Amino acid sequence: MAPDAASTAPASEALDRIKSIVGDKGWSAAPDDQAPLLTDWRGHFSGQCALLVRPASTEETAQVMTVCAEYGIAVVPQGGNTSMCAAATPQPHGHEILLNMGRMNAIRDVDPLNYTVTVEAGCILQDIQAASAEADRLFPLSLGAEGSCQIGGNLSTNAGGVNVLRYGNARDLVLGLEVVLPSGQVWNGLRRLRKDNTGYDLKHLFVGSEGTLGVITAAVLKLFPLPKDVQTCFAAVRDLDAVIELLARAREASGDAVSSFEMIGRFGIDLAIKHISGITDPLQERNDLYALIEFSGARADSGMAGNMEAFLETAFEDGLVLDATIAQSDAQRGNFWKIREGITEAQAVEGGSIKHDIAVPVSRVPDLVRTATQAVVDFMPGIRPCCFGHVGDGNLHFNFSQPPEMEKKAFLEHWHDVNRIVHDIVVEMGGSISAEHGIGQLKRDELHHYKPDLDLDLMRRIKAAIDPKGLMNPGKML
Ligand code: FAD
Ligand code: 2HG
Ligand code: ZN
Repeated sequence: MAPDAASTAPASEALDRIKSIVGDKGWSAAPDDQAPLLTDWRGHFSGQCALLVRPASTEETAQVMTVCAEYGIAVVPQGGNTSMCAAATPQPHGHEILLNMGRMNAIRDVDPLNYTVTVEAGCILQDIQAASAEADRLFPLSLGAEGSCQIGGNLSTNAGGVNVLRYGNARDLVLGLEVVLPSGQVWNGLRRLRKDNTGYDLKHLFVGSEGTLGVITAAVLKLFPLPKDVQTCFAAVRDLDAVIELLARAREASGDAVSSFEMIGRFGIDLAIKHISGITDPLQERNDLYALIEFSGARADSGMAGNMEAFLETAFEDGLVLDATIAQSDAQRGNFWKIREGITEAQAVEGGSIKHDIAVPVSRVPDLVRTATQAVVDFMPGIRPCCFGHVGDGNLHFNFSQPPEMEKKAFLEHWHDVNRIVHDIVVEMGGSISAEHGIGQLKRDELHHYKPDLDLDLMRRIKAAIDPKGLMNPGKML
């Protein structure tokens, strides 16, 4: 085990040195500045920090890390603080530096011929998408938090989102990284190459490492042609088996151009309509299960409208789809996506929720949903399943809202029991207990329960090799 770097408060002379490295705009000890950054997005974890530090450059980050290494000060890297598992929330003792990357937000270069964009870690995801679109290119990573999450956070969590089945997750979208190591050294892996077989691919150690190995300061990301023909439909689907059959058919019918395939249960739609303003129900009749499906082609004449109509017509004739509507305008498409992406916020307003971000092989999804729903409802009658998500990747947000009459606190006391019921079934089916959100603080014990000993041992050895003093994000993941 790495030593606990955060067991004592940092020396004041170390903090003074850090302040002078980053200058007046680069640090704050004011409670008002720090408060929003010390609690996780879901509001379940809170911490304290010895100092909030906001470096403006790689050089400043490296100097700060050098001081931290010298004095043995622990560091919590932070992006947009939208983690679903409290991965960027410091611990309560207040001995850590909170290293918020938001000031490092330059887009260094867009190269449309190389199909790459080079960005600093603090760039907001939506700004990268916009800068790429201006160059007629697509940066396909897309998720509900894209207006506030940062690319450094996306890479550190290996984020997924709604376009993974076509373009891959964050790991698949990165060509190069620049990382400040716990020693203060800068590892320059900022390559723009699609081929490079010169030994271990070091960048992939940092992707998905949740700030436990170093601070990502910049990245080279892959771009794609900006789609010119996007067709989006909202379909009521007969049942879970029909969803999976539809997914397979959609790939064929579109010429493998499905860019999103999301599943939404009726309860999620009801919550979004109830709690988020400006949403309308796309279909007149109520049904239990829906799919939000998008086909996209790079050329304006890709023929996606015809593909989607033919796909829905056959699915309707075969009884897989009960009703469907294809978006006729950006506003209509926006409404479909607002429902889908509003569920997280709506579920938070509705009261306590116990979440599972799970993945199983796509063909096992119906079995998983039926078995695990029954097991949880048997455990707690009245609990409200809120199942939705990236079914195209076999990744569901298999969530539960509290029974309406129950106290939120009493409901959340069953968090661990409900997690165990679901995760046991998921693991039994060869699945993952964290498909895209990561581990952080929330799922650390679950990781240790389910991950084989040898996997954990290898992870610890990598950690010890890169961060021997245990300075990076202690208490998270490992
Ligand atoms: P933070 O929350 O600030 O940090 C996350 C982790 O990354 C922490 O461990 C932190 O230490 C580390 N970190 C941050 N920046 C750096 C850096 N520069 N160097 C090293 N480590 C760093 N996630 C998905 O995968 N798919 C979704 O569809 C999705 N939808 C969401 C919808 C909503 C409404 C919300 C609130 C969240 C959603 N998330 C989703 C979760 C979250 O947005 C992602 O995990 C995101 O990638 C986190 O980015 P962030 O910048 O907010 O990182
Ligand atoms: C999404 O896909 C996010 O909307 C959040 O990953 C999921 O609220 C959730 O559990
Ligand atoms: Zn998701």
